[in-house]
Amino acid sequence: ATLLATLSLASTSALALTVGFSQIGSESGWRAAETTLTKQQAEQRGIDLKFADAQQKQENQIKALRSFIAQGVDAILVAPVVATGWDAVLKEAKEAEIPVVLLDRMVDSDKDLYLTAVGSDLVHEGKVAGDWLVTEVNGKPCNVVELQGTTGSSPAIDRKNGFEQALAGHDNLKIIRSQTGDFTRTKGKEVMESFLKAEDGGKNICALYAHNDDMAVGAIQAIKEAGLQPGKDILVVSIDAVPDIFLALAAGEANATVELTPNMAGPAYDALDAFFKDGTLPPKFIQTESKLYTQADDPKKVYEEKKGLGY
Ligand code: GYE
Repeated sequence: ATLLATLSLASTSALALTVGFSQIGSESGWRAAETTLTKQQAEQRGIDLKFADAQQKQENQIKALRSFIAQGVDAILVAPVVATGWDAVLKEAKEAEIPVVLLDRMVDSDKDLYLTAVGSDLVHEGKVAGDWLVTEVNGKPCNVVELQGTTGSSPAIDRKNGFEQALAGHDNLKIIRSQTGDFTRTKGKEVMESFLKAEDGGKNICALYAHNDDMAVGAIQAIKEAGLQPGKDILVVSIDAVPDIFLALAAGEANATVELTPNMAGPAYDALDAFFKDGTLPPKFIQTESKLYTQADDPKKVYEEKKGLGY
């Protein structure tokens, strides 16, 4: 629908927006929760949500965006699997006067090619994780292995940078191995198994930094199968704060996680409402909170609170 037509519609009736959502897939518990909450809130707000699952492939996301444009949706939500390669399709959306909102990951394209982006400060998350480890090892030598997120995604790039910023100047901490586990439990376990084999059965590893909890949960399994105690022989710090990491924290098998809210859709829908109601332009970045949780934060209680929230 053209912007003007929608604006005139909006002035006469409640906003009945049609929104296309290109979701990456369901590689992690966090991603599944984001999908649940995006659908639930569309329902509650009377938004007609067209959902497309890209199965982790950028070309499927680009196809979905082109289909939404052809359908003439009022707005597009997209969680961009990687940061590059979006200019052409975002230009097509702009020409069609369809505002695009990015969820939880960023793109390298010009900011004028999207209305706003809702997400956390991904560099800060990595720094919070690194700062926790620096404090925890307290000057002792510590070889770290790193499970990176999806190659080329903004969280993988930024969470690595933030963690390295935290370790700068602390030569007792060294990242000895770093590889992508693609944000999944399966791959996280596989890659951790290879790290353990390569590092004397894990005797040479003091800590694991995983870019998300799902890879950490897979790695915890691998550490146990190697006869070591995760959370003690190998410290475990990760990001997302999904329910299952709180079970690991409660069992002493993980040590810290940095929370990422799966509710990116709420701020996105609010921005779209204001935009269609009276043309209000949101800031280009709507930042969500990042909070550190450790074993000291009553993980059992947090698990009970979180497990119903769409995960
Ligand atoms: O941390 C992970 C998901 O894009 C920041 O994607 C998000 C990440 C999140 O696979 O669980």
